[in-house]
Amino acid sequence: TPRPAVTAPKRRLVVVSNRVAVPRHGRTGGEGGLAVGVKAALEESGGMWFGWSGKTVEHDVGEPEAAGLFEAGKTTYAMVDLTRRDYEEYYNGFANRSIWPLFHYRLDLADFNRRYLAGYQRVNALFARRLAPLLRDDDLLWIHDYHLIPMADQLRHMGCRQTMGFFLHIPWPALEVLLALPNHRALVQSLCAYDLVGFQTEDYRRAFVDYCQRELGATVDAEGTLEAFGRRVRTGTFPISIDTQSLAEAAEEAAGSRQIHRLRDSVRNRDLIIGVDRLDYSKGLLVRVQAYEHLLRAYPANRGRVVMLQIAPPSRMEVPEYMQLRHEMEAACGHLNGAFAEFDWTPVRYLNKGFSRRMLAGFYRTARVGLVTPLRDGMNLVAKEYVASQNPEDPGVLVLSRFAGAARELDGALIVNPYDLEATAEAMQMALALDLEERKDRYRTMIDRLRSHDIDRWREDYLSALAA
Ligand code: ADQ
Repeated sequence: TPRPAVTAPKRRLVVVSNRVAVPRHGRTGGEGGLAVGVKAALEESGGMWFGWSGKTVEHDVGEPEAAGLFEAGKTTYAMVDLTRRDYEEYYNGFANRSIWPLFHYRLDLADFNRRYLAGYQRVNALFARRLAPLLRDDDLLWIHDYHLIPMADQLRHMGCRQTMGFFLHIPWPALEVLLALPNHRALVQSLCAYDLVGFQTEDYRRAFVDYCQRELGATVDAEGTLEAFGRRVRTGTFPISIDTQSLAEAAEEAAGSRQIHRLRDSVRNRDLIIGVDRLDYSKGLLVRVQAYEHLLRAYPANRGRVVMLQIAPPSRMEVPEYMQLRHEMEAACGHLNGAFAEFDWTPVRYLNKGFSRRMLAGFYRTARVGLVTPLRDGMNLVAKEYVASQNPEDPGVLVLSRFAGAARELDGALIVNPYDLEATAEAMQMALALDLEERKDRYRTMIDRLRSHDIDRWREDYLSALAA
């Protein structure tokens, strides 16, 4: 597809997300795709980033309290604090115990406590009240992710008529799954207050359209514009990506660093298999350890010859299901090492901490196999980062779950069904055995895609669609 001509939007861009990535003095890196992509857009044309400060206060500070503002470069950062109760009900509650599990097909883990929903609506209304006075008539609003679905609707009720776009970073579930959400209709109705709703993949966009047609009797035209609840809503697919060029450079640079030398020394002549994920049940960490165990049983020649490095920083530890997973992973890795380790070899190195972007890039480049096995994932940027970090002359192999949005783009990967442990182990075995020519071929098709579709392309595609 030809790259659309992009002129910097003349209108001011206002980005809204749960957290605001405030620039911190003397510190770069460690930021996700959203932060990188959004910051570049705001610096280009000037704009505002609005969201939660990350701070909780004990008591309601009471209205009218304005958002805290500060400027850096061409960007205004506007932030609100939440009360402890808001944080519990909106963030830990509805966002992370109702929507997140449901949208990742974990009905068994979803909790639809009505207090959570009330908190979600309350915080979205609070955000809208604090944002509305800061808006100008011709602003372009870009609202991100499942925490803030009702925000446009709240703003519209207050009379805001600006162009508003939404982007969903996580999957949109199939109709039958979404129907389990008690307020599914109201949630979708509030999405229809946007002018553009963007998804990571065509599958998710179609699932959304399918719901609107079958449940709401909405009509949809060939361009994906819906008519529902008396509004016209455009839909589109915008796969998020990474800063491919700068990551490739970081990886090359890191390869010469002292730490990466240490890693290589410690692995010696063995093959390194790497996994990097937030400690989240959607990421398929347990099935990954089980598939690795299967690899060691089914192909015993790998014993003493491969090492798995699993980096899994704790995440959402106030949500009980995440604490539970932490215990299960500790047990699974402990069991595996207990069963297979030798006095001079440990099969899995399991680390609960974060690393700088540069270090991660160096780790990825050192690993012969990148293992990305989510049971459901909107996109999965780790898969893209792994590919971008490879040495083009001696690239590693990506083993990727078909249930990650990234599988739609990264067709040079070995695509697996992570529920099928034996097939995943076979793919790992195949990845370890691929010859250089095939590794290069697979790498080339993927890196070409990541170079033409990087984070800038994602942002430009979305914003030009929104402004159109
Ligand atoms: P996440 O679920 O957080 O994002 P992912 O896309 O993999 O998942 O992004 C994680 C990011 O965190 C990556 O950039 C990765 O490098 C970084 N990271 C992970 N572990 C780290 C560690 N130990 N140290 C440092 N950094 C680490 C959600 C959706 C995804 C979607 C993204 C972006 O769930 O499907 O791809 O948003 O839209």
